[in-house]
Amino acid sequence: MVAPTDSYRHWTLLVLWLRLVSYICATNVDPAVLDACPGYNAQNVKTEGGTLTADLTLAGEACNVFGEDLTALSLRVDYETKDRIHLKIVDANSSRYEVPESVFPRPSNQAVSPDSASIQFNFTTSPFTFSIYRSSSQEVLFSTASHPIIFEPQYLRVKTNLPDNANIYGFGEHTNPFHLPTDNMTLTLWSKESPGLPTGTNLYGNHPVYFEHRTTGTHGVFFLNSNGMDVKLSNTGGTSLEYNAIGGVMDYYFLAGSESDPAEVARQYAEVAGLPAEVAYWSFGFHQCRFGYKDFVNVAEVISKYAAAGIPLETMWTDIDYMDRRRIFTVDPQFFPMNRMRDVVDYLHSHDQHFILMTDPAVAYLPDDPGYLSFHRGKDLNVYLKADNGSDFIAIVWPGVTVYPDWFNPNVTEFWNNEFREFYDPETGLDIDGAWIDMNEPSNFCNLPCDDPFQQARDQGLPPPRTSSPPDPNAPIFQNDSQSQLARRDDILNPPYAINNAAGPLSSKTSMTNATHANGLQEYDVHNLYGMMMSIATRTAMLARRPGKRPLIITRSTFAGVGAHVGKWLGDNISLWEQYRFSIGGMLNFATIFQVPMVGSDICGFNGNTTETLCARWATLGAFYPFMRNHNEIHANDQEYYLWPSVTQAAKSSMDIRYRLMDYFYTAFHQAHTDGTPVLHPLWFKYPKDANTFSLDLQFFFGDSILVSPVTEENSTSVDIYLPDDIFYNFTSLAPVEGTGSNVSLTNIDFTTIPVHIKGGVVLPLRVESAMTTTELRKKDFEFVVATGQDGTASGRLYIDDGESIEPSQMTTVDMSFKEGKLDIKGTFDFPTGVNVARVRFLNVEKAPKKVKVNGKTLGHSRIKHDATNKVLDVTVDVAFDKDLSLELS
Ligand code: MIG
Repeated sequence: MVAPTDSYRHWTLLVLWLRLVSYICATNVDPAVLDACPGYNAQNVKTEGGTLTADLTLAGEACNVFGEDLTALSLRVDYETKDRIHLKIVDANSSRYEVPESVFPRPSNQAVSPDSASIQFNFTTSPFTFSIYRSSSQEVLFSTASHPIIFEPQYLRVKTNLPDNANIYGFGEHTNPFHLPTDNMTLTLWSKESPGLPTGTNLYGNHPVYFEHRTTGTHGVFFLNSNGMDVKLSNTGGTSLEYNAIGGVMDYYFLAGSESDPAEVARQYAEVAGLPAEVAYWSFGFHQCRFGYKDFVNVAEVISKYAAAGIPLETMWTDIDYMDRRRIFTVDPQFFPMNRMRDVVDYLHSHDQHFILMTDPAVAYLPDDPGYLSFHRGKDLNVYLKADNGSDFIAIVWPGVTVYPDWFNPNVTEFWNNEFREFYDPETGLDIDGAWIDMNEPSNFCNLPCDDPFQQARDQGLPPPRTSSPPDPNAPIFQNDSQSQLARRDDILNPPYAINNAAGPLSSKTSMTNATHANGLQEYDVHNLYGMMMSIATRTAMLARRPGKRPLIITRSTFAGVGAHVGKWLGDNISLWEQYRFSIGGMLNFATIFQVPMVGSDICGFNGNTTETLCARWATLGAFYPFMRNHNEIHANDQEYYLWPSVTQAAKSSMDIRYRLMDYFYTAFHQAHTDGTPVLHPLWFKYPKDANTFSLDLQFFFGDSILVSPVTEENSTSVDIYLPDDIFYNFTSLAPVEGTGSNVSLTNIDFTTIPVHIKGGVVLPLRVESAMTTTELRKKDFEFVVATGQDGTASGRLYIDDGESIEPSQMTTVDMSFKEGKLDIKGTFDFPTGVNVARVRFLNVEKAPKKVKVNGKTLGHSRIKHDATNKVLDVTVDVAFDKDLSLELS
């Protein structure tokens, strides 16, 4: 017997299946068909200074692959800086959707002369093709030759030739090797909830940017477009890269990068995407989280157990468990009563620890329940995203039937600020120190066609029963985005070109693409911005609560430029060795390419049960994630570090290194905030001529000079690592290790340790010892480690401020440099550190010097120790760290 609802389901399935087939066909259109399109002819070309404009007219019979070819386009090219060319092609006859300025402010155009530019734009007129080449070497970096551009209402194609097997990095969010395979690779950008982080599919965030590296230089290309897209890399008929976008305009920024320093292209991308927001010093401490803490007692217990185990716990987190029936801005009156949760938070704060809670975007839809004030306040302000028919768009998330805040709504700042102010009120609510925002793809549990969400929510048993300069904090956001006139679009539910969305149709498991925002924009265009906009709104709300203090906000869904507002965790990984390995590439994508330096993956793994050895190794690797958080899924076994002796030890010993390096990393983060220099570097960033490094994504630099080389295989205590031709130092013994540009086998690596090397050429600032909290850590003395490079010199930098102000009034900035036996530590000491320089260690010193002078005065012999085995000279200094200091060896 088949019940009517079942046959209906079967019918629906059949329809979906047929659609799927047509998707697959659409996606796999023969490249020859596209290359046979007529392209455009350029006419009326005008140049004036660094600006070129032209009219583009269809060059032959329309090919109409996924809609009618537009007949007339406008081209504009600007040499915006000496290292950046902006190229834009739009419909000449009507305006189309473009990423709103309020979400992605455009960089300013300095209008330079092409003569002074390090890259050049070149073109042919019939058909119109263009290329970008390096001025100095004439090397072509991007070229559309023989691949006509295609511009249809819902399909845009730009395709460039690349060098064979080009070294391409970026295009997120994905779980693929960091060094992207160029053979038959499709990278799809469409925000999607992605449990298990499958490889080869679209994930939560969208970053249409790549860096290409050659031994002759590194450059970057950013496609400013928020529509769904497939980026295809192929080796067929020569290596190529093809953009297939289903809306928006062709808006490209070409970044010259540099011929010698790969970090330069990262800094140039930061000029476009925005400099990353600084986070508070405490944010780099250890975070403990899980989905499934039962009640406030359980939360308190975990805090106590960390203390008892002597493992530093900086911040305790609580997931959606705290909510009353999973409604945001509520606490469960029985399991997480407000007064007891306030006790927990007070306790944390009185111990210099911090507290963070989950806030989802979706608001429980409860028109008939006057008790759920958040819903009604949003309703009164009319801030919810609207369905096609103008009513509130209904979705299903944790609390059951829900509505989504519309971040384009002019009232949404008032709504979100107010909810944050009330619920997170330090006097009456939960005094959070940071915010965690999730499900902001936005995620929707309703299966298409979602025509009875109420029934589906019941069927799913929801909610489940228990078991640069800051803006004005009150500034309204997203008010000025005028409604784009939406050009001809036949089908925004199932566009003719179907991107390779792993969820199937575009609207599957998210908002419908025909849902509309207050300013008239449709989800079709702005879907990929939802998480970005929630991030901006949440930052605004957090700043309104604590003006002037850097908030820590961690989001799941992202868009290009999100790092200027928040940090990111890599989402729902699995407790598997493979995923432990993938986390490094995932993190490098965000920290190195996308300008989102505050990034980390769930340590010990989220879904599934971890093992003792995996958790131990992961604790040591996680100590070098910028954002270090242990997090777990509700059905998985507990995995707090203190549960196993080996994991406890692994966490302690690796955190000991991290905490002593905290000021070094804080300085790197400050640098990132100042000029976009990444806080993590793949090996090729430091050895750009060494082709052996190009595909390495299991080792990385934490800051400029700390090489992290984890053991990567299950049950193994050894690892083959690559050491470039350079001098390194073992972080533990400080003994020099000569790199020769080859693999080195490290053996007997205990499960509680991780191989860490110092790259020669640096003066590292370290705290002499670690501490249980970052507040305590900041009271520890400094030491400097002088690790000379192949040329015998070393240098470094240290930045210190109050650790939390957006615009600190006092800053200490110190430059350390070592040359010809003399270490100079010079700077401005406006921020009082209140601590001493306890000692200086000089590495790779064969023999003890006869004399050591500190600020010109010879030190007594008792203050000088030399370890001949490891070649370390240890000088006890003990002077206040509040003025310049010099040490001379003779
Ligand atoms: O549907 O809040 O990625 O970190 O623990 C799952 C519960 C919802 C997904 C997040 C995960 C979090 C979980 N959330």
